Amino acid sequence: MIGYPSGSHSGGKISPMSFLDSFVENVRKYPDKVALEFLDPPLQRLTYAELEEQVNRTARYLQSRGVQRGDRVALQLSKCIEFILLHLATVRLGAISLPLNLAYPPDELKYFLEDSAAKLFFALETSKEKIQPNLSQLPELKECVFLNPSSPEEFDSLIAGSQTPSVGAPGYSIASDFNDTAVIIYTSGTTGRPKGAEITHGNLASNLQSLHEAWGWTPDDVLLHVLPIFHVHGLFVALHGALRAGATTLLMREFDAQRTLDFLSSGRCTVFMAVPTIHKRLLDLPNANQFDLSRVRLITSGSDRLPDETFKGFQQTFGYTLLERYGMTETGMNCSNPLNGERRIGSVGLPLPGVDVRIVNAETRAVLPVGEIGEVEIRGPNVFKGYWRQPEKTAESFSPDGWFKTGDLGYLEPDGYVTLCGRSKDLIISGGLNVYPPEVERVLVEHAAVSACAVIGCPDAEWGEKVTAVVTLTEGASVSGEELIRFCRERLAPYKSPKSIVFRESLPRNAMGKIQKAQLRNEVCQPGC
Ligand code: MLC
Repeated sequence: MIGYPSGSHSGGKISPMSFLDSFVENVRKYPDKVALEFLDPPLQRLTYAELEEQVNRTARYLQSRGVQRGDRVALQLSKCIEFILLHLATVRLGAISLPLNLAYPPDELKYFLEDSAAKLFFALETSKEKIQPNLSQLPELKECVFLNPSSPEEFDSLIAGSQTPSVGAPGYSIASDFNDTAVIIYTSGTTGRPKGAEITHGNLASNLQSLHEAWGWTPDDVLLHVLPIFHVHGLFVALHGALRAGATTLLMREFDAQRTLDFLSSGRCTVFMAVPTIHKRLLDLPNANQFDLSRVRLITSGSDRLPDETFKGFQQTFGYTLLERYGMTETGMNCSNPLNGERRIGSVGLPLPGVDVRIVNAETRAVLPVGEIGEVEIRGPNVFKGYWRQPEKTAESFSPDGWFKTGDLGYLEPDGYVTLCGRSKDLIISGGLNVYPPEVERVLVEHAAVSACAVIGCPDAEWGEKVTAVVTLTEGASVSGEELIRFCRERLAPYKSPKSIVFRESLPRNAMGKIQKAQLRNEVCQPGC
């Protein structure tokens, strides 16, 4: 199979060490080393030993609230130590961590809690008024705890009563099977409502091992972490990656371009990971070329296609060739350009150790030869277990011989590099976040003035793609674009809400009545933007 030289679990046969076991090993090896350091208030710094103790204490607290193996513990928190402790403790208990984007408004949140049948829910004190009315309608939710990350002592006292056993003590960790679900992350689909992707302990472990090998993680690494931690990129690839390596993570609570460049040029950071929108914002700073990033050994880009201008801009401005990689929630990371070797512009690189990639004809599902464009399919220990309580949707997303259908279009180059060139699914990626048009369309047609609509992604210099709604109005109705955007923002996360509304007399449809989105994109999107 094409890919990196075989790793220690090539073919997925030899199991790597579980993520938690590798973390505990690092606690033993580097107890006094800084594991996490928050760069903005409240300033917090935890060594590996301290983090371990706090995770244990949090696990005891969760046990005292009745959390058992397999229970879902939902987290809708800002980027804070409480989030990390609750996430790691949940996984340690063999329960299932359910990170939720803070941008989800109450209606969306209610759906996630209901669908996952979460038992415990941790949210921000500041969201209490907004979300509490919905919570009483969730019979399976036993408790909701509101936290205030700006006062860390409140969480300390919440978990204080819980005893802390030392490493290796009985009851210290509940052994989980590699096939047990560790985390559920919701992803939207082309049809229906978002689905919970079940990511197992085995998925986490194998993907971390692949990335550890491919990116040469070492305990001496210092990661600058600016991404949100409720998605695969910030949580698994960045945070877990550093903990797996015994490295130090410096966490910025919210991305700030100027401060990011200050830290990257400080000489302290060795690794940085971001999405193209973030890389572009760094390049757009007027003083960008005054920063020396030569001490940063690895800068990766993922979650969205890296525009050639950003790739080249990074080379010109910082003298650094970005390493683009390719992944998704259901599979973790699939491909990466090499650490040593050619980082090819426009390509997502080679399949990672243990990951198999093939290209098939999207209609016939026949495997295609090198150079031909088709749908990318993935197989390996990184591929998720399935969608939570959705066996049919799970079955539909795999080929009969067990490969995951990504919905991405691409081709293999003769030397094994994978190049992506579009999507067969109707997906928009905005600033590294996935937006599925049907979710937005469903909301828009609820507005009395809207008779029909089509949501498309228009190329955009800042966001990669800009969510754009093309709308026809009910006869005699009138409504402004601003009103429709406001209507969406009350019901959807801001990043999913259209940034622009285009009114039309009618929408182009084919003989079957299906809206011709490709035609709309040509007509509506501004060329060259
Ligand atoms: C914020 N906004 C967005 C947006 N992020 N709109 C569209 N797309 C987005 N991604 C909204 C805000 O709510 C705000 O609206 C307005 O746009 C401008 O906000 P901002 O302050 O400029 O944005 P900011 O908060 O700085 O966020 C931009 C960003 C952020 C790029 C830093 O979007 C981000 O962290 N993206 C990374 C997402 C990520 O981690 N994806 C990984 C998924 S995992 P208003 O009107 O309220 O002001 C995955 C798998 C893999 O895909 O392979 O990695």
